[in-house]
Amino acid sequence: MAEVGTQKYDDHFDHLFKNHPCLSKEAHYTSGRIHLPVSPNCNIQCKFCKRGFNKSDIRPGVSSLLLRPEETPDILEKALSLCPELKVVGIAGPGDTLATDYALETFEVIRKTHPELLSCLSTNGLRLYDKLDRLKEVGVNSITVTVNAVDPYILTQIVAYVIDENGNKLVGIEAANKLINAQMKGIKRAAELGILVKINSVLIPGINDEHIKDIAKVTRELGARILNIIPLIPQYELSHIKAPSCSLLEKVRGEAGAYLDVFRHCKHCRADACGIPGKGQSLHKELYDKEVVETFSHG
Ligand code: CLF
Ligand code: SF4
Repeated sequence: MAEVGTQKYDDHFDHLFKNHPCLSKEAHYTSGRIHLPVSPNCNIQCKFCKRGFNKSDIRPGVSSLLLRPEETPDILEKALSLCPELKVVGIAGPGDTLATDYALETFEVIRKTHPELLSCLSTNGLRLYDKLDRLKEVGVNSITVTVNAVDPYILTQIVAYVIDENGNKLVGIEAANKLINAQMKGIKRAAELGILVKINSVLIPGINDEHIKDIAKVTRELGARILNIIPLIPQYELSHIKAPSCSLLEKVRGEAGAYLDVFRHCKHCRADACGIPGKGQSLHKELYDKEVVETFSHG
C-alpha cells in the first residue's frame, strides 16, 4: 500500500514512489536523477517560453548542450561514477521530448545498457497518445505532462500556437482544443498502460491561478497521480506578469491538493541536470567538462 500525502493507493507504484526524487520528499534527498538533453525541437509555443519554434531547431551535435542518443550510455557511465545514487534517467528537453524521436531512441539504448535505472519523460503531451505504445515498449516508468489549462479559453492566453501532426500551424481556440484533447487522451491511456502520470502546471497569476484546482480534478479522473505546481518565470510574451507570491502558491497548492497529491520540492531542473535534487547537487559542469548554456526544461 503506497501512502502519498493524504492519498492511499493499492498498486504497483510503490517502488517508484520510494526511489523517484520527484515523487516523494524522502527520495528527493537521497536519490539522484540525470536529464539527458537529446530533444532539440518543440511543436508548440508557450507564451512564457523564450525558445521560439524556429530558434529551437538546432540539431544534435551542433550545440554542446545536445546529445545524440548513441552518446548517452558513456555520459551515463560518467554520471554514475560522479553520483552513484542515480536512480532515474529523465528526458525533459530542451524542447519537447516527443516532437522528435530522439528521446525514444535514447530510452531504447539505455534500457539495454542500464535496465536497473528508472526512465522518466516530461512532455507537453501533444504527441503523447500516438507515441505511448513505443514509450511502453522502451520501458518508460513515469511521464510528466505539462497541463496549464483544461479550459480552451484560458489556454489561448498561454499557448500562442500548436503545430499539428501534418505540419499545420494552429492558433487560438483551435490550437487550444487540439492540445487539450491530445493531453487528455494521452494521460488516460498512459495511466491505463500502467505508467505513472505526474502533472506539471505553470502557475500564471491572473490567467490560471483559479483554474489549477480544475486541472487537478480533471487529470485525477483520467488517472494522474501527482501534481507539481511551478511558479511562472515571467519572460517572453508573459514578461509583464509578476511571478506568483509564496502565499498565492500555497493557496493554489491547498486547493489543488483536494484532488491530487501535490509535490512541493521541485527544483526547476535544467534539461542537462545531474545529481540529487534535494541536496542542490549540480554535476553538469563535471559531466560535460565545460560550462554549457542554460537550457529550458519541463522537468
Ligand atoms: Fe526529471 Fe521531471 Fe522526471 Fe524529475 S525533474 S523529467 S519528473 S526526473 Fe523533478 Fe526537476 Fe522538479 Fe522536474 S525536481 S523540475 S519535478
Ligand atoms: Fe515547448 Fe516546453 Fe517551451 Fe512550451 S515550455 S514552448 S512545450 S519547450
